[in-house]
Amino acid sequence: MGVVERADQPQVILPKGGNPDWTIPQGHERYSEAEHRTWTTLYERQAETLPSRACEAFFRGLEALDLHGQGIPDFAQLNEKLSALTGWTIVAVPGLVPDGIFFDHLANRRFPAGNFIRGTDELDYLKEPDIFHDVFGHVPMLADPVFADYMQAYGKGGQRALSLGYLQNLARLYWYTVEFGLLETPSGLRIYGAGIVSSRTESIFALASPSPNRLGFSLERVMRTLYRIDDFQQVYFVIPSLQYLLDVTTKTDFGPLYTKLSRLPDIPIAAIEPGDRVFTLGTQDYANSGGRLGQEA
Ligand code: HBI
Ligand code: FE
Repeated sequence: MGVVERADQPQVILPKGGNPDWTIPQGHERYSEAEHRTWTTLYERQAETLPSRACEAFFRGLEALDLHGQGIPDFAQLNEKLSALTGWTIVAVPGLVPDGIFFDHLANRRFPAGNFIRGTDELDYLKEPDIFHDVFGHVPMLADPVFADYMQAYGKGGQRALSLGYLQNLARLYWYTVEFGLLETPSGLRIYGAGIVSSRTESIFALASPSPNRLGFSLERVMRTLYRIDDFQQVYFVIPSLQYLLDVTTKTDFGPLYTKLSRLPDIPIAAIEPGDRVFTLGTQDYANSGGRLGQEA
């Protein structure tokens, strides 16, 4: 089976009359009772699952933003709090937006969030980011000043990667940090990646399963590593601190790094490379037995 990366995915089409930056009104008044209940269900499940799993910065953000379990948040209210904390705002979009548009938002401290919520038939698995993933998963970390700067730096880097033709490499950095990153703390590994914190099943799997590799983060290593968007990750990368992530991103000159990467092969998902710091050498049993689909068989 070929590996599908997000950079290969089709993106949604700009709705008629949509803004050139792809933003749309959130339409908070249009959510149904059932949609608000879906948020509350997802929220309550994560409120139960995340203690001792998610990192402190995530909980601080959740608290500071008063992101609650009483239905889908109104972006206007959320933005008052968020912009006062770190200067970030949330803008509503219809789904995945083109890369250049996405990076332009991030570079200007705007986070594009899908305004729709998943159906009750797909509470646990999603291919397209919905409002629960985007807001519950991403926004608490944007209330952290260091992570807030990292996301903006990523957006600026994305614009450059796009113009140089190295988007695939930079997209892997986003995937293995913003979406699926783990953090080393004195009390053990903690989750900061939005793809994990917004998923009950993956927040358990990412820390506890013997299947995936857990490896020390290295910028070059991560940018060479393939990823999958269709199931639990087969490798997670562990950063020593959010500050480290920001520093390595802002102090590296990505131009020469891309040139170097262009001469090196991609690294398969489950590989261990010389120089890897191995937190967990995974069995890969989950992936080898067919993953999500194999579990049901
Ligand atoms: N659009 N809404 C949205 N959310 C994303 O995370 C996103 C996107 N468009 C492109 C994109 N991500 C990728 O370029 C990044 O994952 C690198
Ligand atoms: Fe995301």
